Amino acid sequence: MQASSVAAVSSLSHAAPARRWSVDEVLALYEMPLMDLIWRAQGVHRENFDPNAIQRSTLLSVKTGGCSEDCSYCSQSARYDTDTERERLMPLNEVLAAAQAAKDKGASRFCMGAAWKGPKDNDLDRVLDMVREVKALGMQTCVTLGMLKDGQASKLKEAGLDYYNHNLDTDKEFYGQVIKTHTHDDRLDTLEQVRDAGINVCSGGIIGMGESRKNRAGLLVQLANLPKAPESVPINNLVPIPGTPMADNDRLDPFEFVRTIAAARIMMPTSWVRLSAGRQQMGDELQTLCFLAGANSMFYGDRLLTTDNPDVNRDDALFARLGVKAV
Ligand code: SAM
Ligand code: DTB
Ligand code: SF4
Repeated sequence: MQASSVAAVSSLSHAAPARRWSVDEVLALYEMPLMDLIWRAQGVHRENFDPNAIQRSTLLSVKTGGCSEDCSYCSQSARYDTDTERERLMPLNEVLAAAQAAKDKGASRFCMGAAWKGPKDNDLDRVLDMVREVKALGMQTCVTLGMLKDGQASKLKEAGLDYYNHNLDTDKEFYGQVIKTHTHDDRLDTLEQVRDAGINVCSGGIIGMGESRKNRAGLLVQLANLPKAPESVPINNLVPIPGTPMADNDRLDPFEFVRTIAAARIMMPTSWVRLSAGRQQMGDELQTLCFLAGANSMFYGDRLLTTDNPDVNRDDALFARLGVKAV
């Protein structure tokens, strides 16, 4: 059975109201011996998904840099002096060429990202064309455009958008230390609009920003306790960007990253948990441990938005060595 149909069947069998998690319960997961935690997460994973199938999404930055927001991790904020060059909204033909190339290499979803606080209506119209045309290539579509105003989510839905990515990034308590130009509640508002428009929600966060384990647990609780958990949960490991306030952050203990993946899998059993930014800095063994802990999705393609991702040949070789198939 295809993983997507396994997920579809299992979401029916999870029709009962989702349980609510407390931060203490999640901290107890984090404190388990690693082997026990991975074993439990892998069990949950196998009940809900094909354990040897990984979904692949390719990213494209369709509008780069010059963002008004002050997210301390981001290469694209206009407030920091980074190496990222500003680029205006990309022409449709270039987007389509990139989407076709991603499809030819075996990605099932194409995610278009824009460095905006949120889209202006005339910019949104151009993104709607991108969504329609990428969808017509036979790919799933995803966009991440920042915060949405009333009515914008339904326009995206009408254009055929499958997923909207909007990360909570960290828990409510730590949020103000990372971002001051908008609030955690602003992020929740956009997630609600996306959900109400009937678009699949993609929402996760970044770890390795100097947050505590309690903050990490809090982020997962806030995601899992949404009225409906996100269908897709990207877990990003901070890529430190020179020029940003987080340029010199210490690298998170890799096992803490694995624990976060495992906890996400246990808490959101039918969601696709995506191993996201930071794969370039991970060895094949650490990535494999993340898959064993329940990650079943990844960004595939040589670039993320402004930073490098493992090249596709390395990923293809890893899939072959692991006997994993792409979905
Ligand atoms: N501007 C939109 C927004 O903020 O929602 C969309 C683009 S933004 C770059 C998308 C996500 O990329 C952020 O929410 C964050 O989770 C992730 N991200 C950005 N820079 C990162 C970095 N240096 N390391 C890890 N993740 C990062
Ligand atoms: C997500 O959670 N991670 C992706 C995607 N959603 C948009 C972005 C990662 C960006 C990493 C830093 C960069 O390349 O600029
Ligand atoms: Fe702008 Fe998004 Fe980067 Fe924040 S994360 S600075 S909103 S592009």
